[in-house]
Amino acid sequence: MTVVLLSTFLLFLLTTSRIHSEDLNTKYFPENFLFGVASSAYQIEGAWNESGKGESIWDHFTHKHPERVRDRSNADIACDSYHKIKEDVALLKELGVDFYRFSISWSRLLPTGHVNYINPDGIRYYNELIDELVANGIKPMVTLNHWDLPLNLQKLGGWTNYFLVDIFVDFARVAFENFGDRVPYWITFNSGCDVGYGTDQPPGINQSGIAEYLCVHVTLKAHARVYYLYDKEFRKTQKGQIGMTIDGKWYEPKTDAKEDIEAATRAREFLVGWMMHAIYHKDGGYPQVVKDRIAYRSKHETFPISRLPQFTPEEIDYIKGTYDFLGLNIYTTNLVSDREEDPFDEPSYEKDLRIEVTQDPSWPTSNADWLKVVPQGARNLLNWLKDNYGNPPIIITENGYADKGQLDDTGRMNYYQLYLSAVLDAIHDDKVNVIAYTAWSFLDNFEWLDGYTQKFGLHHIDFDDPDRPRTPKQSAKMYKDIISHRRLTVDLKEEL
Ligand code: GBH
Repeated sequence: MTVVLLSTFLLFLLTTSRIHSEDLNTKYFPENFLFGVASSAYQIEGAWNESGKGESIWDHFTHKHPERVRDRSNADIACDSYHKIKEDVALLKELGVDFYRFSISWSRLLPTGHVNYINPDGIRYYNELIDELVANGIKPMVTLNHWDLPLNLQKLGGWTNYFLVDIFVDFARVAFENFGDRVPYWITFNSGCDVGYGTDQPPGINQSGIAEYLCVHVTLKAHARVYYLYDKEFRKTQKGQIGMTIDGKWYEPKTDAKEDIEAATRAREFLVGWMMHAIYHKDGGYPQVVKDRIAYRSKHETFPISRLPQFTPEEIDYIKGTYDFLGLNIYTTNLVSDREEDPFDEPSYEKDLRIEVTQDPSWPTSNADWLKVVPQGARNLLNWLKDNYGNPPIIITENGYADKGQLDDTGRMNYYQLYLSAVLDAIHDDKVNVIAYTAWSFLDNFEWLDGYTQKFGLHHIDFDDPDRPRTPKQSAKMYKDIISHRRLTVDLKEEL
């Protein structure tokens, strides 16, 4: 009895010490606002070559170049989510999320990338996952391609090959036909042309100034084609929505100098507008400053035409407006200053962009160097999107914080509180049309070139245990609380 009383009292103390009501954002998330968590196929599924799955570019790369991954790891097993549908969905149910964002492994569904052979086990696996989600009242939000292109298609040039548009449409049709009756949200791409085609991160094309532009060009066309496929053949019966996910950062001028302000505008247009403009802007096509800069440098580099491919007026019209919502990944903010024009010696995305990027040393950091905690940046970005793209419905498709994986993850709790508070202000004070929020990530997982050294999960996984046991972190409990109350519940700022 005494023990019970004492622990109740202690619990009371613990809870009250965390609440600083004067700081807490007391606004509510709108009634129809949706909360979810996200993952991606290669990062969690494992079973990389089981039951007929084909090889993806990430399977190939991690096996061939283990030294390129920070801890020499790969995602052959990862979270083993392939074998843990029931367990994972039970955790999602416990969190109380409205939806679960995951991606389809293209090479699990179509081992060669092509539709002449559909892997029955791929159909089975995603059917079981989707059925289990639906049975538990969780809406599936499905990304068609989150970086893990079938290796076969990369051998054809990947997203620099225009024929991939047709091949992607075929793949999307298989997904819509088999799963679309239960999927209310589709995301065509999680964008990634800049790293994959401009650097040596897989697929490692590493032809900066050329390959990223081809990749985005083909991706935009592929996105639009799949949008129309859905719109014309599936929307009426399946009643879902479809959009693209853009990798968004906020770019803040480092000083008030005119050059730095212009450099920050250039950064936004090059790094966010480049992917967005064609689909989400009323004029379509590429942003003017992007066209101008690339044309200017191309000319001086003695290219006969700009390295940026051109859309025909018909293509601009075709791609424009192909969305029901904007998917936005937002993690952090960069400071931008102007930089001298580089010599016209070689094509380069960096040189086209002509900026210096830094971060403020006073910004709280995370376990990932690039990821600083700047909630105001997220609010600024949301406002910029609203002002420049006609206030489209925005689904924040990723937002999260890296640490070392401890269960008492105060840093992550703080990050979510601050960013969600910024989102609330953007919704209520700035009237930005944010309709849903997704925490990255559902589970600690394979973080690409960082392997298992960065942990973003709401759930801890013991990667040394073959059973991959999952344990909810403190942040999972907090997120559950926020979801059920539809508002922030605890302010942690002063604790840190
Ligand atoms: C997300 O991209 C991905 O969509 C997701 O799959 C991933 O798990 C998550 O990031 C966390 O990493 O050292 O400066 O070169 C977010 C955008 C782009 C952020 C590449 C990290 C490399 C950092 N990412 N960037 S840097």
